[in-house]
Amino acid sequence: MADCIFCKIAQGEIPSTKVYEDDQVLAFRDLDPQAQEHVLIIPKKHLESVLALKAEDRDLAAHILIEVVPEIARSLNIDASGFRLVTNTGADGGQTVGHLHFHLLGGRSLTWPPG
Ligand code: D5M
Repeated sequence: MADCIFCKIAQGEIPSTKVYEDDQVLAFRDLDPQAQEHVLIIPKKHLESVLALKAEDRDLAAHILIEVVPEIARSLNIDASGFRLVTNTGADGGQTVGHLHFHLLGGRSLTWPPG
């Protein structure tokens, strides 16, 4: 999508610090990290939010959860200590970038509930 910052990152038009990439998914470090490890995992395909996922995206969603998240957690060495995976959705969810992304946060003891 033309004006989407995460599409531009996925296409390499805006630089990012990559931690994972395959043909469907990119993960890069958040510009404003909220924990020692703070990575954004995005589908390269433009989807507005988790609500835009359709049945045709089933394999993509499963790939992110089953392969990508554990692989990144292991590569950051936070699989044993634990981490948080969250996708902010819409205004009340605090979503500021309209391209589906999963925050993976770890490297410190996170509190709950969020603000
Ligand atoms: O999270 C959007 C997140 O995206 C927020 O934590 C900042 C991050 N962000 C915004 N622009 C960039 C770039 N260019 N690189 C890396 N990270 C970025 P949300 O859940 O929508 O509030």
